[in-house]
Amino acid sequence: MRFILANKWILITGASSGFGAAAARAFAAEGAKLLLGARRMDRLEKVANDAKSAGSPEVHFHKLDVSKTANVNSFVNWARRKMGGGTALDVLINNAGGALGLDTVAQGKDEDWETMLQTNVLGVLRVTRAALPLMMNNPGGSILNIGSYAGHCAYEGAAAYCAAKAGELQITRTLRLELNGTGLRVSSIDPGLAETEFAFVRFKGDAVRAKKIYEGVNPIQAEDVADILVWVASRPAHLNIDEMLIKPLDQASMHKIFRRAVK
Ligand code: NDP
Ligand code: 8X3
Repeated sequence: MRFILANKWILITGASSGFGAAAARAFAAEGAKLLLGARRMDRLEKVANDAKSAGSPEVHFHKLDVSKTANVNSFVNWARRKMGGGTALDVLINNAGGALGLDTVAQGKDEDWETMLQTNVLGVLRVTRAALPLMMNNPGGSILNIGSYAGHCAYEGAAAYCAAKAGELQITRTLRLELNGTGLRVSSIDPGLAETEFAFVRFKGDAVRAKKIYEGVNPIQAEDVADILVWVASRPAHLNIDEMLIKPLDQASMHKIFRRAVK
């Protein structure tokens, strides 16, 4: 039987844009209650309003920086209070992250490497450690970690990002072993080229360069990933979707992307 998401509590990191914001709307449409975190409060507020309109009975949002342990812990304490002091968290979506720069290792910048590892790797560990006590008595619950095709396949200029997402995949696999027998499910959802703010952030606000990444391609949309997250979390409780690699049809491999002529 489908795992029913209505009135379940869902915590989403990086909910202010892209996959996280779309996931908030998609879980809201299932009638789930939402706890949303990210650094940009104005954006979170808008996502929260959209989620309420989409049908969520309860939506809360709070500032979260996954690169800081103290901030993560206080965010999760806030989440516990919003759930009435209980431990009813059913779905944790570790989505906050991204890439910075496209420099070769020879040209790489410490601050970019450090941010990528802080958010995509240590952020997942920190948030999961803090949230697990809220999930342990909720069989059928899910931890959904957003990985990437980059965790499976290297490409030039992405050493730290590929390493970070390969790290996320191994964290997911480790958690599945550690949580075996608890009833909790653990998945890595690994998209390829997707049109969000990802490239704009990677290229540090260079919108022209960011747009070129998607030129002539039909990329994944944030809503596609959100649909898949809902599908994975709502599988019958005895099933675990371990890993899902999702690519646009146009992206046959990291280095073979079909691009239509742009007029
Ligand atoms: P976006 O840039 O649109 O979203 C990234 C989200 O992460 C934002 O909500 C941002 O919020 C949040 N975030 C970043 N750093 C932190 C932080 N330190 N603390 C809390 N939140 C943070 O990109 P996507 O939606 O595409 O990215 C979501 C995830 O998907 C990332 O992990 C990314 O690596 C991954 N991914 C993306 C792909 C793509 O091609 N788009 C493909 C495969 C995976 P704020 O800035 O407000 O804090
Ligand atoms: C983002 C996907 O292929 O641009 O995680 O690295 S890719």
